[in-house]
Amino acid sequence: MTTTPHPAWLPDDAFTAIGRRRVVVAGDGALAGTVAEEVAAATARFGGSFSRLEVGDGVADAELVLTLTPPGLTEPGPTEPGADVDESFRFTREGGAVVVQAPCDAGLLHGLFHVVRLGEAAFDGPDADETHAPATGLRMLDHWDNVAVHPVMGQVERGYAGGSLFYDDGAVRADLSRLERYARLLAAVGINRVAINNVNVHAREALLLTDDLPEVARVAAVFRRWGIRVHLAVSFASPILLGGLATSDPLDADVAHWWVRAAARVWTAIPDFGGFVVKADSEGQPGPFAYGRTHADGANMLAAAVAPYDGLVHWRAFVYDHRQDWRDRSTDRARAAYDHFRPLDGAFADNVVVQVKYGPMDFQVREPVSPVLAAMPRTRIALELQVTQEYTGQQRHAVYLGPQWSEILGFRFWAAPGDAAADDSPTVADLATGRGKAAEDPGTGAWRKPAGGFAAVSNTGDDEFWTGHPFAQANLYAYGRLCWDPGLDPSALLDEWAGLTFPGAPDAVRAALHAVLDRSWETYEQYTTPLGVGFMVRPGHHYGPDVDGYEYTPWGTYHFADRDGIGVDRTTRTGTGYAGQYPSPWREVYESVETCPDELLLFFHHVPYTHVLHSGSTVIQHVYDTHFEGVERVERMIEAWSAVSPLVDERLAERVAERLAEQLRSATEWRDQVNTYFLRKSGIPDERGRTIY
Ligand code: GCW
Repeated sequence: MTTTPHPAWLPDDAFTAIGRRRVVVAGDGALAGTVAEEVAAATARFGGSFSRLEVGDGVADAELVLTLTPPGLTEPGPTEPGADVDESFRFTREGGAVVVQAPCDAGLLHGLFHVVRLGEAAFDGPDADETHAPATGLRMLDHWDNVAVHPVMGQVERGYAGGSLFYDDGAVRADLSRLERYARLLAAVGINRVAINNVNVHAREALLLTDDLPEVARVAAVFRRWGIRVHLAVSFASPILLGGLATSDPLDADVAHWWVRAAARVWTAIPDFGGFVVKADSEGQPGPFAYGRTHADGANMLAAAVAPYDGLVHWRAFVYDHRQDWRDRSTDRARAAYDHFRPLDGAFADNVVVQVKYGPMDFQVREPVSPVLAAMPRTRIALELQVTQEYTGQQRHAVYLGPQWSEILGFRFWAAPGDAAADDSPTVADLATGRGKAAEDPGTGAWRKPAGGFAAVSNTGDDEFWTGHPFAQANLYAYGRLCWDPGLDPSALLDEWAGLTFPGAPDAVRAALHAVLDRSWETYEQYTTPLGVGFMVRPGHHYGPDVDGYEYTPWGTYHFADRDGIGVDRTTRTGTGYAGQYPSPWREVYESVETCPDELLLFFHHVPYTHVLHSGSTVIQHVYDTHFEGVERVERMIEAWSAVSPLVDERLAERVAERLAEQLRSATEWRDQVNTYFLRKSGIPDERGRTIY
């Protein structure tokens, strides 16, 4: 960590519009202090003026006022349990003067960054009066950071951006100055909770909960200045590992008592601590199954320990058999989360959030939306996304995930594809935020628990650009903004990000960023895994093609390609029955090979290579065409970027050029391996006679 980190979306110039004005900050509270420091620095840099006043003091000639709401004017609005801060703010503009008014200092901070994002546009334009509030109070980022370097997974599990921002050499970093910059970046996009260690909790990391508490408290103090609460991933076996007990059975009184005391110590050290994240009975992590208990037993025992402090338990639904026999066609990993969790609906305590990966498998470039999100109306559900690009190019490939997330957030379980009249049926975003119609379950009419919000795996590290690929910053940016408002347009978010990150850059730069990133998710899908089939990656590190890499392994991730066809039959009629986990109309849509959308065909059906898609192409020709087109698109991405790269910072340009070259190499390798594999399997040549090996 020697080089100065890149400013990302908060370069000094992003504060020009604020910095050259007469600005007043009024109100108490730690975050009002942070706002005042930001404004003082900006006005000192750009020649404006700054005063700190009491709420309600005369501010006649100010051009920007950031103030807490005068007492008696408004009451803080209702929020979910465990998300107890009103983060809303009101933005008014009258004759070019702007007032940001917030009931709590957290809203003041979000209001400040709103003005930063708008820049001069905040002060231009007609008079305005708008209220802004986040869609949910639970906007979390999970770090899979290990304290000690893990022999296989390294410092950051699935991290593609260097070392950890939190830990170095087996301990919390002594110098937290970079973490401070990081917290500021996260606050600016609206993240308000971070889990600071890997959900695979190894022996060294387990100690964060006990011996390392003073160190965790140092980290929490850094984030507190930015309105962000800290959570820890904990091992379900902590009572054994740390407490010397013989069991971690959730129904054992000593175990429950151990957790009560552990929680008391944590909240004594960190009064605004957020809660625990738990990966239990998953990929070798300990859990309640060892004692014949359910996940509700396990989660509720922890929930009781943290309830006195308004703490949360984020309990992950990523539970499946990773030691399955590939010969066994009756076990389907896609079914696992639903089969484990659906029967427990209604059994979880109010402060348990069940955290569900967006798809039933594992963060693939294309999966159907997990049916668990629709299946537990009496449970708080959080949607889990993956910002780190484990299966989407590992930050060596430019892949903007905003469009993928937007598609997931907008998915409607109870509406037929393309049914415009169903606009008021809840989206996944509604289910995760508890807004609108989602308060009632359309299937049963039952009352829904308060929402569980959003969580995602972070893509950051101590890399100079934070994210390895400088363009991967756009993913973190978009994730935060979509948590605040899931309806935002991903392409507009790219503009926002580009405007802040490349201030003053010619329009050509922005156009090139769009040319590279707008359709990059689809491009990645084209040159990697077709039609929803997934997992054709090299086992272990998950980078690069290996069509049969997982085919005969215990991980439950198969494509079943033979000489005649490919795909997994997940229908209820002849397959694993997974399609039946969806409510109507999607269970019927997916069940039928006629109506199943092309992009998920091989996820739900085993079909011959000659099967004709809705697009008119056969499956095999689609494989060839998309793989050739995907590589051509990467070539065009490189052309678009090369034309403008001399216009941006040299180091950044160099880094992007190096990554794009690797993307082209890798995409070509994908194309050639996948096309060759399927030509050899099927014996059907490419209609257009292109080179396949
Ligand atoms: O995507 C998979 C990763 C594992 C990860 C696991 C999980 C932290 O390959 O590295 O473990 O998911 O989400 O728990």
